Amino acid sequence: MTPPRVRVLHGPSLNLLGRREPSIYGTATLAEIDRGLAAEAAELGLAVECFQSNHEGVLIDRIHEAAGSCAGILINPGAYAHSSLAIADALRAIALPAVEVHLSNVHAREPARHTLVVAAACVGVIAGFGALGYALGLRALLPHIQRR
Ligand code: DHK
Repeated sequence: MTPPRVRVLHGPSLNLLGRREPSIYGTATLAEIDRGLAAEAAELGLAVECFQSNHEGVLIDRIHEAAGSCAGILINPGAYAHSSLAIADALRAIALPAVEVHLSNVHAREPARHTLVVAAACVGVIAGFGALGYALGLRALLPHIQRR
């Protein structure tokens, strides 16, 4: 049996992880995070397909595509988390369980980062645990996938 697929979406500037404000976002690169997720997924009986884009429309296209082939979404929308009703609507439209991840504790940062627009379309949010948050997010998604 093929394992259920989880689409992992990384938003703007997450391609620069490792050298982007490491005191806030840590030193792990995106490639390292994606490798860790693939290993975690294998342990959980899942498979991940990881994409990064700096463009809202591309992220939305990837969400729409997931409807036919995936069982869940793990998303760090980057700064779109705080503003993108369009990404939230896309997640609602496909009706797959989604978990939002933030490397930093957005609630302890500037007030503009306390508003989470995309999170309202997700089953939950993990924030503040650095790269570990992605593995935690995948684990949190699992029962929602199994329930379907
Ligand atoms: C990533 C970003 O790019 C920011 O715009 C968010 C989030 C926080 C993170 O912590 O992973 O505000």
